[in-house]
Amino acid sequence: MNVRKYSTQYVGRTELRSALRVFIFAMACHGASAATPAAKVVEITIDKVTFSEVKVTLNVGDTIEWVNKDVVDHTATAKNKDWDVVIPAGKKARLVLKKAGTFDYFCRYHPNMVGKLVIAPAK
Ligand SMILES: [Cu+2]
Repeated sequence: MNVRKYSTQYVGRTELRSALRVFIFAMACHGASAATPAAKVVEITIDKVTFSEVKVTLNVGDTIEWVNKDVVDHTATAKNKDWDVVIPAGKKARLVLKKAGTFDYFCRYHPNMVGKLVIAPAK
């Protein structure tokens, strides 16, 4: 890294500080992207007691965000009990996908309400 070149007496204090800030920001971004290369947030809408379909490829590391547009609470509960997310009425809730595979899920309050997540390995 070229941080050292900014630490000369020719560079003012303010300049040094902003250079450091840029450096720290760059490191933070780099760290985040290294852990989850193309992680994305995929929205699933809940409307009239129905989960919307997922139309993109899901990968491990992605986040699902359920958006509950109903006036009643719902859950997204994995059939295999891996996860159980409560999405209160009018609210959002998130789940980070940790495992590849096909996961059937349902709502504990409305067992007829079902969905499926097909998750590919991390990109
Ligand atoms: Cu429900």
